[in-house]
Amino acid sequence: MSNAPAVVPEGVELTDGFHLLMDALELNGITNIYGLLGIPVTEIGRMWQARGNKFYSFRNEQNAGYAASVAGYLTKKPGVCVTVSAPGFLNGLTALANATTNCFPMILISGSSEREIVDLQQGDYEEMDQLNIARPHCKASFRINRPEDIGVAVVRAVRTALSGRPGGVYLDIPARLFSTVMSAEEGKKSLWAPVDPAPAQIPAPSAVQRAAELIKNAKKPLILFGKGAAYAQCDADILAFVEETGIPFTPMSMAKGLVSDLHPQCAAAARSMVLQESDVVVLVGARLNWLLAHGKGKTWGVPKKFIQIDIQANEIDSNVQIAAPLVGDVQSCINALRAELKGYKSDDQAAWAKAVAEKHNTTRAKLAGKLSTPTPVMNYHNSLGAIRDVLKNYPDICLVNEGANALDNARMVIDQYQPRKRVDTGTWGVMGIGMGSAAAAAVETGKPVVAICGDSAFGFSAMEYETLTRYNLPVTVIVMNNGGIYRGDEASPDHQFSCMLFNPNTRYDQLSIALGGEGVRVNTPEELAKALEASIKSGKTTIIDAIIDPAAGVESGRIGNLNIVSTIGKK
Ligand code: FYN
Ligand code: ADP
Ligand code: MG
Repeated sequence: MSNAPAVVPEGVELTDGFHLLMDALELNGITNIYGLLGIPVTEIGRMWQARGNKFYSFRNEQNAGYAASVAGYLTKKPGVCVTVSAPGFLNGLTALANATTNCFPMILISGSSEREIVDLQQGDYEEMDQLNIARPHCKASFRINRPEDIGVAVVRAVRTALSGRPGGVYLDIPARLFSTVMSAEEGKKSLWAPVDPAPAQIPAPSAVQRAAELIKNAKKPLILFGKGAAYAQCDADILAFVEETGIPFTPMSMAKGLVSDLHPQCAAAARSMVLQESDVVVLVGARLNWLLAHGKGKTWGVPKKFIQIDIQANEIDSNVQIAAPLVGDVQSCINALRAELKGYKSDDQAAWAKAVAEKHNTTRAKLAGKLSTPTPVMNYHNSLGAIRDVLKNYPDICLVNEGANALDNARMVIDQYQPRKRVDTGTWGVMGIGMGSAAAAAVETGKPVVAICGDSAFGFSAMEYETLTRYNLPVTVIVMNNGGIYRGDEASPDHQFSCMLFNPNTRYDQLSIALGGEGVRVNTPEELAKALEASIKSGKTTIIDAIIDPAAGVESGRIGNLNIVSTIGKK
């Protein structure tokens, strides 16, 4: 089959790869692109903007990719990231792999070297076999060689990113294709949009009956929501399922707010109790991975029967036996279960739900005391307590959260009231997702965003703060400045600075001003609350540099158990 461009007769109206790609993306409902331009893709940004679409230009492709993936998670349309070849592609690939791991729909489009040079390794400008390097890290990796194939490639990328378990797709475009011409009429015929790219996947009635029986016979059932349930955007059905069954629920971090943290059936503050004592656990879009101790060991206490709702069939039994698999999309599975359980309520379970609620409320009350206890230097509790008291008046603000202590304490302290209003380090625990996630949340929701970042985590993408100010995004970044990774009080060995410390004179508030934003340093919960309220009201991009006691944190936050320490030479 020839790759040579078709010969177009004189006088025929022409189109080219640039225009066909933009036409195809628009036909698929894409209006925002996140990226970083340069050879060979620079023109696409200018042409995309000339059409009245938005191109959000970042300082590094990694955060452009994080932004695209979070846009996909929040909108259920694939987020699109455009990068240059080789190093730009590689920077974007981290975000594509993270999107695939988190089940966020995203398409990474990178320019690439010409096949005839790459395949003979003849040393092209930014030569790299990007197609094959991407393949293991995403759902699919496609290369487009002819202009007439751009339409089908974009449709395949959109359908692959959205259908089944959402994830990342790579589209490789060798540079010359962008300027390759073909008949405009033929080009138009080569474009279409997919019909129903993320079709409902209905569970088998036998599977629904099996799961319903388990729930009916349970004494201590628990519902556990994961970000797959949040992504499904079937919030009313989820709430109805919770309230019709009366079963306590606990959310994974990005499922917080799917049902309000203030709901009487919320068991988030009784987590250890419900994981250990429950006898039937309904997993809804949540994997039994490391975040759930792989469904094994002391975290899970008494023997469990798991019901698992998941769109990915081979997720079932990934770690432990699943007694009642429900393979399908969350909405179809939840509603099928609701129909099967119609009118079901159990007195036994009511006693369990009451005990859980007591534990949850007692633990919350205990924590409340710590949140308002003053200390000479702010700690995580009283700083986050001040933030919580402000944010409870702004339930539709999207919270972005990264760090170790800044992450784990904020996850516990900051309540979420609405679905998809918390974006964090996700399944991989990635540092540096903050600025890209905040950009996407502000752009895609049009609402103010608050990003609570550890000072280490913020440092991974700090230059992207200029991206936020450039687009005047209403983002308040609260840097939890404890002067180091985990803590800021580690003793430095002779003649060198500790590998865990930062410059104690770092001024994140002044960095904000240098990058075009507003900046304020705060030392007390009262100052923090005042600065946060003012920033939200101003709508201006702001950094609040919150001084936290260097001794306040613990190594790796709540996952210190994952640390490896040498026993050699230890007394
Ligand atoms: C929860 N809890 C609360 C509340 N919410 N107490 C009071 N009030 C409220 N609102 C309690 C909860 O019952 C737990 O206590 C405890 O607080 C912690 O709750 P959490 O965070 O839900 O549970 P836990 O055990 O930390 O969950 C394990 C985990 C989590 C692995 C899912 O730690 C996690 O998501 N970690 C992500 C780590 C990460 O990715 N870090 C980034 C890289 S850091 P008990 O019930 O008493 O247990 C690099 O170093
Ligand atoms: P969490 O970390 O919050 O527990 P995970 O990312 O581990 O969530 O799990 C999300 C799960 O949800 C994945 O296994 C994915 O296949 C599944 N999923 C994503 N979207 C849907 C959907 N619409 N319906 C059913 N399952 C879904
Ligand atoms: Mg720190």
